Amino acid sequence: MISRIDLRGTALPEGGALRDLLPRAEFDVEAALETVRPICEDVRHRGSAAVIEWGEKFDGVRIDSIRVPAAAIAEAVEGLDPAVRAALEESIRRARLVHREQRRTTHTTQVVPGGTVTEKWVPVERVGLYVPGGRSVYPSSVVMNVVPAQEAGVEGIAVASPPQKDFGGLPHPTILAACALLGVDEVYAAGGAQAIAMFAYGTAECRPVDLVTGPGNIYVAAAKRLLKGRIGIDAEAGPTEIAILADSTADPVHVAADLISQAEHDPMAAAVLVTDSAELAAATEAELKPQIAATKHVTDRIEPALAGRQSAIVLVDDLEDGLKVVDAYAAEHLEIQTADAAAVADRVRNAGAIFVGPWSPVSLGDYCAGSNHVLPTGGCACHSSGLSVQSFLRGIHIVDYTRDALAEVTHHVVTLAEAEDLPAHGAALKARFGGEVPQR
Ligand code: HSO
Ligand code: ZN
Repeated sequence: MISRIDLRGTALPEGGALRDLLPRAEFDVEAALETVRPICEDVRHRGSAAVIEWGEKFDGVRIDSIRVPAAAIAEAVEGLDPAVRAALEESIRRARLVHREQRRTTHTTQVVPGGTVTEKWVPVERVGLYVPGGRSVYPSSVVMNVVPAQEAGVEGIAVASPPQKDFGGLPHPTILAACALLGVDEVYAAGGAQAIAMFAYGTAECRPVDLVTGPGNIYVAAAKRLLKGRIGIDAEAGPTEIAILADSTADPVHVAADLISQAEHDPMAAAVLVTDSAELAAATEAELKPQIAATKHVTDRIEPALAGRQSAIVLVDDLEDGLKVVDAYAAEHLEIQTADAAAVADRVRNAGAIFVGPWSPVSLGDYCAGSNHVLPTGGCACHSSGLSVQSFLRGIHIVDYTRDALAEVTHHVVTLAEAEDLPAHGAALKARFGGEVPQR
C-alpha cells in the first residue's frame, strides 16, 4: 500500500536532485487562477451580492446577508459540547502562552552620536482569517490563526467561513463557537475565492483588510495568489505532510499511527517515513494494516493518501543520510523518533515544525502543544516559517539624525549617489549645508 524508495548503497545526490527523488503531491495553483479571476472581478464590482451568488452556486445555499448576527455566534457557544469547550479553552490557553512570548519590542540602535535608527513593530490594522468548511471544519485552525493575530495586537479581526446548507446558511457552529471563545465577533458566511475577494476589495458589509491568512482549497490558494500585493498573505497552504525520521529504537506502533494521523486529512496528504532500519520499515508496514482497519476515513482519504505517489518509506544507509533526506524534503511536520532525538532534531535545517521523541506526536501540535499548526507545506519550509505573531507585524525603521550627525556622513552619501549617477540624491543633503559638502 505504501511505496518504498531505497536510497541505500549509493551516495545521495545534492540539493535539488535529492529533492526530485522524494515524493510530493501535485498542487497546481497556477491552473486554478483562470477559474478564480472572474469570481474575484465580480466581487470587486458587485460586492456582497456577488459573494452571496457565488456562495449559492458553490455551497448550495442562498443567504440574505453575509454578516453573521451576534446572536448566532452567542447561540453557537451555548450549544457547544462542554468537553469540546474545555479542550478548545485549553488549546487557546497554551497557544497564548507560546505566542505571547513572540511579541517584539521596540529597539533603538545608536549608529553614531546623534544618529539613531529605531525599529518599531506595528501590527497590521485589519486581518481576514479564512476558515474552510466542507471536509475540513477545524475550530482548532480558528485558534491557530486568531491567537497570534490577537497577541500581535491586531485591532480588526474578521473571520470568513463558507455558509453551510445544514445550518441555515451560517458557517459551521463549532467555527462560530470557537470565534466566540476567542472574542471574535466579526464573522462572515463566505467561502472560496469570493471570500478572499471580499477581504481584498471590501464590500458594503465588510471593510477591506490588509492581510489574509488561513488555509483553504486550491481555489482559495489561487485567489490569495491573484490578490497578493493588494493584500498580504501567509504561505499558500497545500495538502498536509508528515515526515518521520526514525531508527531501530522507534516504536512501529507509534510510527504507523502518526503516519495515518496526517493521512486522515486528505487523499492528497503525504506521509513519509525515512529510516535506516529495514526492520522498522517492515514492522511499520505490518502495523499500518490493522490500524487502518480500526479507523475512519479509510477509503476516501487514508488509503489513497498512503498509496499516492506523495507518500513513501525511504530507506537510507544511516541517520546522516536520513538528515540529508529530511532537509531536502523540508516537511511541514517532522517527527524525530531516534535515540538521542533532541540532538538529532537540533541538526535539522528545514521543517515547518519538529516533534521530538516518542511523546511529542504531530497530533499534539495540531491541537494542544501550544505551537502553531499553520505551517509551510510543499517544501516551502526551506524558506518560510509557520504562522506566528511576526506574521501580523511590520517592522518600521525610524531614522532620526541631528545636524552634526548628518554633516559628518554627507560626503559618503554624495559619493555613493554620484557613483549611482543620482546627483539629486546628494544635492538633497548638500541643500541643508548651503549647497556644499560640509567640512568635517
Ligand atoms: N495537521 C493540520 C492541522 C489540523 N489537524 C487541524 C487537525 N486539525 C495541518 O497542520
Ligand atoms: Zn492534523
